[in-house]
Parts: sequence; structure tokens; C-alpha cells
Amino acid sequence: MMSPSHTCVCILLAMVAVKSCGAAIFRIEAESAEDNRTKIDRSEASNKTDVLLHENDELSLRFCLNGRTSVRILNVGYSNDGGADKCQINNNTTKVGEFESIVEYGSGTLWNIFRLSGEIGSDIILETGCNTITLLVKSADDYGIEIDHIEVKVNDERLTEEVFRCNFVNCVE
Ligand SMILES: [Ca+2]
Ligand SMILES: [Ca+2]
Repeated sequence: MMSPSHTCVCILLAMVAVKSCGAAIFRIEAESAEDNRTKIDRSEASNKTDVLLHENDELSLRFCLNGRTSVRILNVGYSNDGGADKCQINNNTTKVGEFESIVEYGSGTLWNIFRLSGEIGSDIILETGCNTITLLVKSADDYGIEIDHIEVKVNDERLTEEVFRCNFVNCVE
């Protein structure tokens, strides 16, 4: 039998665990960006579309938050066939982190095989309302890289898909 004080500690620990799990994961499709970039149909891409980027190209991805919240970039989904491409994620002018595409040569057959970057940087604190993160291709080979989506973890379990997609606000600057 557990003593009452032990039971109390257990309940407290359970509550802490639930609270720290209170995050929501969202996917932003690269092709939803308003930047005028080359969209490509790929059957294995999420939403069956991705965006072709070359060196110095930038993709701005917008989303909305209910309140000041920490956000983490969980993954960038991309494909590459050829030389390495180095991409940097920025929050305004601040660098969050970067990743490099794998180097593999398949004479064009690898563009429909999608890879995940893994986590990029650490938590960033973002403000209520409209937010924009950008993906900048810092260096690339001549063929570039195709970006499919970005997956983010928002530390707000009540955040709905509609709010995240800015359906209720006008974000025009
Ligand atoms: Ca490349
Ligand atoms: Ca996509």
C-alpha cells in the first residue's frame, strides 16, 4: 500500500507529464507559401506537390498562434537528386538552425523520394497572431532542392488547425 503522501506525489507527477505533453503538431505545405516559386507535381509528396528552390531562393511560411508560445521545427520534408544543398530556417532575421540535403545521384529518379531533415534548432518563442518563418537556400548545386513541407510543434494543445492556418485573421502587412 502506498502512503497518502506517496499517492499525492504520483498524482502530481502525472499532472506534470500531461502538461508537458500539451503540444500540437502542424504541417505547413511548402506550396502554400505566397512566394512565386516553381511548384512541381510529385506523387509521393504530401499534397502531391512541392516547390523547387535554387541557391539564394527563400520561402516564407505563415501561420498563426493563439498566444505567445514556444515553437519547434520538427522536420523539413525535401527531395534531392545530386549535390548537397544547405538550407537555413530563419525567424525574422534570427537564424533558428540549418540542415543539409543528402547527396545521392539517381539521374533524376530520386526527386520523388522524400526525406526528413530531423529537428532544426531549439524552441523559438513566437507572438500571438500572424508569424512568418522563412527557409533560405544558402548554397545549392545547379539542380537545387525540392521542399515538400515543414512540420512544427506548437506548445499549445488548444491550438486548432483553423487558427493555425490564419483562417480568422488578415495577416497582410
Ligand atoms: Ca541538390
Ligand atoms: Ca507538399
